[in-house]
Amino acid sequence: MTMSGRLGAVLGLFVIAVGLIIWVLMGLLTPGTPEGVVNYVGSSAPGQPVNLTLQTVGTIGFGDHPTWVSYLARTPQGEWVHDTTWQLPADTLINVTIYQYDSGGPLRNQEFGQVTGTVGNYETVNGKTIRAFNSYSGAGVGHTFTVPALGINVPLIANSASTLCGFAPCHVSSAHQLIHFSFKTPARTGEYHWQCFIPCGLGYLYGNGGPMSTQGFMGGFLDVVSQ
Ligand SMILES: [Cu+2]
Repeated sequence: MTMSGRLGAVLGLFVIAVGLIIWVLMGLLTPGTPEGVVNYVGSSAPGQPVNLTLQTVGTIGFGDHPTWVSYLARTPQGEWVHDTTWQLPADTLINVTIYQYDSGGPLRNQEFGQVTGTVGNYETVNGKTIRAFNSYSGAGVGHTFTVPALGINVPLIANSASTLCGFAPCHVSSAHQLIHFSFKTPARTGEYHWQCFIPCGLGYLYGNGGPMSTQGFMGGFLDVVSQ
């Protein structure tokens, strides 16, 4: 092999090695990819309210991380899926129902006990209107549904039952808090990040790792599109 040939081979190997290192680093730095997108566009007539039905569970019970806490969504076809990116029509009223099966505790930041950004700035929990929740009362708060860019925050009041549903999807026959609220999607289309703001990733540094930092568990996107 000539000198320039050898140099070329060494350079080529070097470029491949650097490429591999970057690829591995990117893989480590990028959070898990969402398993899918649930499409709610077209589930109601244009301009009509859209129903978004969710559940929060203490242990999902299946998949790569069966012990993690998670949100699940019900598709317009009625199937529970482990997807936290939801495609919603812009400028539309979204009627949210959350079956909250998980336990909880006092909030570290009491600000997340306030309901903001929903229609009327309230939620109902088992039919009772709540505008702000004292998380030192009852069993505290399990999770929040928070969309920072839209100013939405809803504390999901904890389930105080001694026996919790273990494996998702949980059935309404298990003890739960029934939560309702509505919000309006913005007219401006785009990806709006939502997440739970309670460090509920048990066993991870300050509770903020694992399910808190992996798409598909305690966070996702509202994929707001024109109808
Ligand atoms: Cu959470």
